[in-house]
Amino acid sequence: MTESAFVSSDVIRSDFSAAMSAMYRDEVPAYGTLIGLVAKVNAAALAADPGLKARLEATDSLERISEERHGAIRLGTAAELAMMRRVFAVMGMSPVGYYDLSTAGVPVHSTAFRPVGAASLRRNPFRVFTSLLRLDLIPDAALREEAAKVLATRRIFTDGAIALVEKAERNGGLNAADAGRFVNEVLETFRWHDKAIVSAELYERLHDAHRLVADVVSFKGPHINHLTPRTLDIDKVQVLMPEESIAPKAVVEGPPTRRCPILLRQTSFKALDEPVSFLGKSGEWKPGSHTARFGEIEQRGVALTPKGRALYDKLLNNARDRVTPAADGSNAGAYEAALAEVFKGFPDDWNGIRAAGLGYFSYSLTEKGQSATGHQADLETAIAQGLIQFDPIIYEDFLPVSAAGIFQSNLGDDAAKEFVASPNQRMFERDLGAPVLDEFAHYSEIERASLQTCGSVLDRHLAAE
Ligand code: OOG
Ligand code: NI
Repeated sequence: MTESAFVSSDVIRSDFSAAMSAMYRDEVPAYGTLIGLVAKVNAAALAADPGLKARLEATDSLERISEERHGAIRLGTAAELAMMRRVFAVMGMSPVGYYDLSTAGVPVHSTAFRPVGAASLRRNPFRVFTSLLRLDLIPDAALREEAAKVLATRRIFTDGAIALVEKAERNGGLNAADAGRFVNEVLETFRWHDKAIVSAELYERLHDAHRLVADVVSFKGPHINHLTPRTLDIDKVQVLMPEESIAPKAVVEGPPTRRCPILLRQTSFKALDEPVSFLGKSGEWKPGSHTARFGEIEQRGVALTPKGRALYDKLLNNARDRVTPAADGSNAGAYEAALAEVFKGFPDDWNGIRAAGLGYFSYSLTEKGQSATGHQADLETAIAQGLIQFDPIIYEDFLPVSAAGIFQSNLGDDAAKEFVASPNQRMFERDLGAPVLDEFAHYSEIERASLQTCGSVLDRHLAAE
């Protein structure tokens, strides 16, 4: 008997994200409410703008518009991270980018596992923002050691999951039956466990060091802590959340509302207090509670070049210097006003963004360009003559300042601690067992490849600007 054909990693990822969504809705009913709200707002946005609907029909799969775009987990050890990389590889997800959150008072560094390449992203863009706890940033040596000891005892992957990863690596893929088993086995790693693996007393000490340390160390596995569908109108969902009895975080993270969206805007509802129990001295369970899980929404715009990103960072800092958003939302209006005012310094038309070298664009021949013969020009002339058109390349990654804001509002807003900024990408990549993909190099390559498809009208010498 021959093995049947391999299932594409895109299909495994889609099945996995659907399974995860179902599990999370079941575990966190408020998340189901959020999904319902997002679907409603998306439908209204599409009905109000037929142009938007036509564009989305051409570029995305409209029926999947409200599906999850990302989730997040927090891991405890290098071995967990390395194995997670192999698990995600089976689903066609590679580590992209390095995020140092220590600067923002969160003792982790992170990457995003995500599909790379237009076809895979279109099929299903699901990403997992994956953080690794940095015990080295916890000053109390004894506590550090205790935490490491607890982490060393846990096994976050099932034997079945490990066996199927090894099989996929050995054979180069999984058949349909194995892929189905793989999804079920891997789902176990992301499941919530309401029985802690530490005592209430140790939990308290971990919690005092940093709430995130308690979240990572105290449980059997790295429960998925949020999922994030895409919304077509993030401001609307933010406003409507309270009507559905879910409490939004104080402000939307990222750039302000704009005509030409840039990077990534995100907001979430605050993490819920959930009942858990801790190990008692004589094996009994003691009731307690833990706050970790929430729901988030996102809206994406054009990927920025290093120059565009530097401008974004500068403007965001300016806005935050003017008004630091308070956790209770009391100055949310003032913050939004400052943000909008400061971001007048960022061009808000596609050609302006492109011409200033602030964003990445995908170039293609217009109909006129396709039938043009023998005529070659430089890029700007070809655009002006209507031979070449350009579309924004969507940002598929994350933003450290926004991520810190999301972490903070969901760990309790007093969670920020002072850590010495210590990005350590080399240590992260060593623990991961692979380098992370440089996001800027990646977008730049997509842009370059698109220019190559316009070769028939571009003067070669002039094109190589
Ligand atoms: C991850 C927070 C980062 C985002 O959307 O920026 C994130 C976490 O809380 O574990 O998911
Ligand atoms: Ni998120």
